[in-house]
Amino acid sequence: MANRLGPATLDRLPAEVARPDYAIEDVGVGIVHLGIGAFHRAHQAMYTDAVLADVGGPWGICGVSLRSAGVRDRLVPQEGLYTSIEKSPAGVRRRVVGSVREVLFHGDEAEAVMRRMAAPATQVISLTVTEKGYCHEPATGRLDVRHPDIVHDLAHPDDPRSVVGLLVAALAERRRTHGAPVTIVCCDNLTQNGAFVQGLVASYATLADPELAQWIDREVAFPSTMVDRIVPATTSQDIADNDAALGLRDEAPVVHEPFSQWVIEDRFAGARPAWNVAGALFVADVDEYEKMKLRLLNASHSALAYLGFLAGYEYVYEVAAQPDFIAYMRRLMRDEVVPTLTQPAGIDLAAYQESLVTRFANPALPHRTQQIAMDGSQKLPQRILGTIRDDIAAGRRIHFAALAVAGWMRYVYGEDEQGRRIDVSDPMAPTFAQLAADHRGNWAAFAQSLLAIGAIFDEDLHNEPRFTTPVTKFVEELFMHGAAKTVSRSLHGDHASPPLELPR
Ligand code: CS2
Repeated sequence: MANRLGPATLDRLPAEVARPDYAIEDVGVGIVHLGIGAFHRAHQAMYTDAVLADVGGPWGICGVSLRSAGVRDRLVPQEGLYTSIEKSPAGVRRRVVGSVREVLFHGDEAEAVMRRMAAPATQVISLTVTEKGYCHEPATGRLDVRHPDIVHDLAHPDDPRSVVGLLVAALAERRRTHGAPVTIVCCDNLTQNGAFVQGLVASYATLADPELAQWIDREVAFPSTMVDRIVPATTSQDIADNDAALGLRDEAPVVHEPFSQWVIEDRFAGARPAWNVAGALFVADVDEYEKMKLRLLNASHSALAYLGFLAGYEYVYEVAAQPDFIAYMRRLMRDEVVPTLTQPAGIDLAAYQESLVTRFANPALPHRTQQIAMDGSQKLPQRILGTIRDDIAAGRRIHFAALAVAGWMRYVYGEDEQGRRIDVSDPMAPTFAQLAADHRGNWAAFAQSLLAIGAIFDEDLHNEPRFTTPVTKFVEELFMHGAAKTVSRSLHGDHASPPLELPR
């Protein structure tokens, strides 16, 4: 199509739009990325674009979609090119990214995906498949061997549906055909995400083929990473505005904030792209960075998303404009999260917390509370429950974090404060709907029934009154008074719970 963004139309872009200044057609594929959604295109693919521009190397990306053909169908006609749209109060900056050299949809190109994953030239396999993409049990991080996709893949290892099954099939093929090592780089928001994926792969491989499991243990590296950039879903208005600015049609732009951070454990099985040229940090230990990010940014994000949605706000920046909600976020971070963290090298935790407030308040980047509210069953453990466990173990009181969990419970009840249905998007949504129906009108019982879901809360928390008592109380309060009032009262203390002095 004459007006479509692509290598042939790059020279028609307006001067202010940055573009690849390297020969994209010469770039070989060295990275296979599973889950080529907006986040990957606005984050890792941009770091890789900088590597290709600054130092070169065989680091083109083959992006793979696992669930739908949409991204492949939009990117292939553009030969992988798309616009990164950075938005902030300072304005809009556009850049065409060239690092995605191939896009495949696993649903109808499974053989091509396997060839790429097994190719000796592929040295890195990276992943952004979202929390629920790993078929694990959220409470423990262990492989859910009863998950239908895992059951299917163990019975049909050559026709995998799950990410873990696909990884293990590709590793088996590498071992069979050449045996070159490879590095698997998880870029999802999960605790110790490298060790986590390694554990899932090892469990599955041990069930499928114990010798393969030993080979994987020797030849495959699983560095952990901390990834950060706010990337709301692209809207049709974003696409229309971008087309007008480009003078070309781009069906796959991504919209993001200026801020970006990537901290990567420096543990690769072979060569690695010099992502540091674009500001990524290779470090010996990522854990403290990752914990900081999950417990401060993602926990606050989820808390404001649930409570803000309930209070009637569609976007995070609107919630972040409410003084009580921001005061609540600051107290949650300062009083209950920071005491569980160790300051990572080079980070000022106080400045970090304030930067989150500013980032959430970015009015140029509308981010729907509903988008962040998705998949809470998969997100709560690493975002909030770890904080709660640590606070309880140290004898600290749980108050603001309990309200965050209660906000999630009130949300998954599935009916908003005006009595309208909430579209709860979560693998456990049918369970939540059933519990809501069973306990209609008895909010404490509804809260108790959620707390009994072992896949989320585990026995230790379920049996811990220092957690369950304030959560239940806040759930009742949310139903009775609504989210805005409950947030405000949590700060101003006409009900603020006294420190609990139950035996440990
Ligand atoms: C958000 C994250 O959707 C969500 O759950 O909290 O996607 C968040 O925007 C990113 O982790 C920021 O790095």
